[in-house]
Amino acid sequence: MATNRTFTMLKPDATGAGYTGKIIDRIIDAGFSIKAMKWTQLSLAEAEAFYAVHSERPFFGELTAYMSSGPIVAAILEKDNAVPDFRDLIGATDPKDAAAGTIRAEFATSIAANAVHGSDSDENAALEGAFYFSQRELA
Ligand code: IDP
Ligand code: MG
Repeated sequence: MATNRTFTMLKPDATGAGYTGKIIDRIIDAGFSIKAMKWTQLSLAEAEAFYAVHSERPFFGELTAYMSSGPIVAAILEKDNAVPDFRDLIGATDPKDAAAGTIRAEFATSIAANAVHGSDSDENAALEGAFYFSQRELA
């Protein structure tokens, strides 16, 4: 069954460049409401656990080193059709391919440092949200 929640992380390139507020504004302007949010940092082991689904991909080492290199902002977002609508808002994985007006087109610097994560399914949104937030932390 479709849900109305998705999960996002603002990645270390975005937090490090001072884009946190601008990106959160974009997310709220697009109609998402924030149900939980935290500024935190992943250890390498935590990044490897979060991205375990990608462990066989050639970029796994680069991705997990990068994602544990600086602060991230994790959040659970709510909106009708949240997962696909948020993927539309952030744009393609590689910012060179991201449509004009998307968050990655505006703020990302490379295919690895692509500013923001967005869940790819309702199931993964629930799993990824639970990685960061307890039930008590959910609005
Ligand atoms: P997505 O974030 O658009 O869903 P995925 O294919 O799930 O893209 O990849 C997860 C993350 O891994 C990407 O957001 C990006 O940070 C990183 N990544 C994907 N492909 C590459 C690559 O070819 N080189 C380096 N990093 C990559
Ligand atoms: Mg993905």
